[in-house]
Amino acid sequence: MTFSNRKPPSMRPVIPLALSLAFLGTAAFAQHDRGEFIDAFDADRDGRLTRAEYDAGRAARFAATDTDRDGTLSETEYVGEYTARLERRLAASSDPEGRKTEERQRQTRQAKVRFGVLDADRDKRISRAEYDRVGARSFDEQDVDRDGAVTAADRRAPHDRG
Ligand SMILES: [Ca+2]
Ligand SMILES: [Ca+2]
Ligand SMILES: [Ca+2]
Repeated sequence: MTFSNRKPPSMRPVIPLALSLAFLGTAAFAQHDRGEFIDAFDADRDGRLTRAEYDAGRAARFAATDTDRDGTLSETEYVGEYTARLERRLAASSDPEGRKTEERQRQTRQAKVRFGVLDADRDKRISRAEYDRVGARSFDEQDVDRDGAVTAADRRAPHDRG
């Protein structure tokens, strides 16, 4: 780790690690992120992400990300899949180019941090087991009312109430 290129705090160059971890654990998911979480894998588009839809969608994403078909995800594969989705989103955005460039850099850094967290045994590969472990934890944390599906009814996490 190097701090030689540290930028002024006002530029917020690096998302604090704890916050990046929260993206994985999803404890700090904002409401619009929950919508994205549902939309990403809600195959029948009924606004209700079942565990079966989630597992099928994640399995498909893992397979699509594993471009060399070795059964694991390298950092290049993982970050590449993410940035391809990011580029589609940026292409559809009306934000100015400068903003998009910042977003691209920030999100790419975060994707690399997520790769490091997903790669629990630090062998530079995300195994299917590592991928599924984090996926299951994310789903459980989103499914606030524990009925086996993530919906808008799960919107309010317990700590948001009252
Ligand atoms: Ca559904
Ligand atoms: Ca691979
Ligand atoms: Ca690993």
